[in-house]
Parts: sequence; C-alpha cells; structure tokens
Amino acid sequence: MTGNLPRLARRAAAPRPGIVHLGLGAFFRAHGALVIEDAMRPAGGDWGIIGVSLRSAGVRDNLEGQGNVYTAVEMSPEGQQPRIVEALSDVIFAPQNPDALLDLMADPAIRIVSLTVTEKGYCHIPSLGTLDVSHPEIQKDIGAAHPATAIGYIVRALERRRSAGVRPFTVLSCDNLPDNGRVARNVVVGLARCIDADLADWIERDCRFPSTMVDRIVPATTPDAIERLATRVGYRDLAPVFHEPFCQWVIEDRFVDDARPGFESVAGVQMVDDVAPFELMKIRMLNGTHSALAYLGYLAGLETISDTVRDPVFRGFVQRVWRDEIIPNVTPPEGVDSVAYAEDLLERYANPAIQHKTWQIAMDGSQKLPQRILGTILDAVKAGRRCDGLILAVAGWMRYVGGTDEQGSPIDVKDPLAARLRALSDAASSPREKVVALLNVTEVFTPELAELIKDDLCRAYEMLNRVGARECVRMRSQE
Ligand code: CS2
Repeated sequence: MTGNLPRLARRAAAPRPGIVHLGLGAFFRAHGALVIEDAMRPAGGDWGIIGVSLRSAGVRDNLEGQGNVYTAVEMSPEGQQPRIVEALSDVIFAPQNPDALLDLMADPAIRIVSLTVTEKGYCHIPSLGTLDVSHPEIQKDIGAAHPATAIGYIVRALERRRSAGVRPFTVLSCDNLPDNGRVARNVVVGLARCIDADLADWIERDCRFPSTMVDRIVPATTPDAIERLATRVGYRDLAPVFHEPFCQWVIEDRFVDDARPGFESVAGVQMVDDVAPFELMKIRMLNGTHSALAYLGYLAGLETISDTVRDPVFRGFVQRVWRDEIIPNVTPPEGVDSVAYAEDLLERYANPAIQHKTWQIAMDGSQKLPQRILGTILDAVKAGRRCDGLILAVAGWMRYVGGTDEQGSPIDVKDPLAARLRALSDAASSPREKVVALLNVTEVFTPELAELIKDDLCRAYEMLNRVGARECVRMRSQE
C-alpha cells in the first residue's frame, strides 16, 4: 500500500520567476524545465518558471499540494533514475484568474514566455502556417479582453507591457512545428493586427520569436506509473513525469535584449543561428515515422511504439522508409550523419521502459501530417523517388479517422477535425470516394499534393481494407 507514504515536498526556496510557460504538460516538465534548472546552477539568474495550464486544473491541483515540485524519472533499459525538479516558482490555472496572469506576464521580471501548446494551440492553418482568423476561439480573443487561447494571452500581455512602457518578452515556441518561431510570430502578430495595428507594429519590431527544435520522448503519465514510483521512492508524487534518457534542444540565439538562461552550459542544448535543418530532420525522421508507426501499428493491434519495432515486419518497414523515403529528402545539419541518426532513433523507439502509446501519437493527425509526412512525400514525388511506405501511412490515417478498427471496434479518435473527418468518411460510398473526400480537406492537403498522390493513395487504401495493416506493412517493407 502506498496510501500512507508522505507527500513529496519542496526542499529549497522557489526560484524567482523570469519565465512564464504556457501549456504545462508532461513534455515541458520533462524537457525544458530540467534544462532551465540545469542552466541556473552554474550560470545563476532568476529564471524560475511560472507554469500555466490553460485547459485543465489537474496539474495545478496536484502540484499545489507538493510545493510545485515533482519527480522526473529517466527510464532506460538499464533502470530508472528519479530526480526532483524545483524549477517551478508557481503554477497557475489560467481561466481561474486571467487578469492576474496577464499582470504577471506584463511584469518586467518576466523576460521569456515559452510555449508547449501542441500544434492545434497555434490556431493556425497547418498547410500555410498563418493565423486562422475564422477560428472560433480567435474570434472570441479579438473581442474580449480576457483571452481563451495561448496566443490571446501573449497578445494581451504584450499590449499591457506596451502601455506600461515595458520592453516585450521573448516568445519561445517549443512545439513540433517546422519554423515554430515563425509560426508563433505569424499568429501573434496576426491576432494583434486584428486588435490594434500599432501594437502589431511594435511586436513585429521589438519582440523576438526564436525557433527551436525540441526532442525527448515523454509518454503521458499513467496512474499505474504513479503507483509504481511511490513504491520505489517511498514518497507520494501525484505529478511525476517519465522520460527517455535522450534530450536535445536546439535554439536560435535571438532573445529580446539577449535576456535568457545560460543555456550553453547544459549538455544537449545547442545555440545556433538557424534551426531549420535540425527541425526538418527531426520532424521528418522522428515525428514522421512516429506517426506512420502510430496509425499502422494501432490498426495492427500494437499498443506502443516499442511493440511496433519489436515486430520484425514493422522494424523492417521503418528502416526501409528511413533509407529510401525520408533520408533522400532531408539535408541534415552540417556534421550530422542521417544514417546514424536513424539508427539511434530505432534504439530509442525500442526502449522497453518507455510505454509510448500508438493511440497517444495518433492524436491530432490533421495538425501533424503536413509537416511530418506530406512534405516528404511532395519532395519525393517531385524528384521521382519512392514514397509508397509514407503513402501507406497516410492511408492508415484515413482508415484510422474513419473511427473503426480492423476488428470492427470503435476507435476513440482525438482530433480537432474529428467530427468532420468522420462525417466525410461515413458519407462516402466507396473507398475511392472516401480517399478523394479526405484529400479535399485543404487544412491538411494542398490541392497540388492531393492531385499528385490520389491514385497511389486510393490503391494503398483499398489494399489496407482488403488485407489489413500488418500485411500491407510487410509488403511495403520489401526492397
Ligand atoms: C510524438 C512526439 O506524440 C507525438 O506526436 O511524435 O511527442 C515525440 O515523442 C516528440 O516530438 C519527441 O521529441
């Protein structure tokens, strides 16, 4: 029984805040928060983090009862390494008091606002990278002083800073979007322009939006994992995070007034002039195959990514897709060997201590597919190169969003476009009609790409329906 164990508690005073982080999910608490804490050790600085949850009070409630500290557990095949993280100065649930949060964000002590709000949190048009002005929450944020979205909070806080004569903060995007700084800038300036053109000009001129590439595999924390940790460490932590050993953060060194933690002292962090080649390689090679394995693996009844690469058929498939379909369409950053990068990815995927659910990665496919898979396919088709494995992955996504698995059981599809995708799928009277209807969803597919892949995709989809995901994967893993 772990019920009687003492609760985890803070050991030292909370650091003075310099960062507000929007989107306090497991990923940031297992990645950015650890790096920032490490950077504060040798280099000092008041870079404590005020963590903000925008949608649910759960993390705040759990952390509040333990002084806003938590355990980050490194999970490797050799064992587990717990570490107590004390980098959070405070944790806030935004809807409870939006005004107080905006005041905090307008405080001159806050010099960075970082974000992990997932792809859909940018309220952008994924295929274009610009603000979706018709987005219902953005429409609300244009009219109301109390925002609903992360973008709304940033714009309204910058508005307060400007009227108080305070310099803007740096907006640090840590989401898996290519050129995430540019996307953040587009949506922030885009929303500001709908509110006040002078504010938009000021942001464009004085604010900074460095792009970053973030990488660490962090599955969602499960109740079972919480119980096992308590038994192991002898205290109760209601908000631990579990992550793989690997950690990488590549950051463009463009901060307002150069105000930032001493990142360069931390292993795994690179400060660079241009993140683009790192980001492209990571999104296409890691996230692209993650999504491919997620849809096809889920359909084949495989629960986690490590289950997929333990299956020789899927393992052969992902290796072949890297070799023939992704690596030829990626120019790696100078000095990086993409073949070795792929080998390392396979080892990371195989880590049996990381239970990363295919269902979790399959979430929000409409927001992920363009940058993870479709860009690679477009480059491959234009160059006359092979991409039948990635086309099969897109067919897998189409099958998945139809909402029924290969055994006829319902799939719990989580996606902002889920209802529309399902309706299109249900209304189609043949597999070909269904593929064509989904290809017409322009948030995901550009008309150019849709035309180029239609026939191959229809064939892949029909085959998937006929012989099932595992057999298709077997066929497409061949030379
Ligand atoms: C995953 C990512 O859930 C997903 O979509 O592909 O969270 C992935 O684990 C990280 O980007 C790894 O850095």
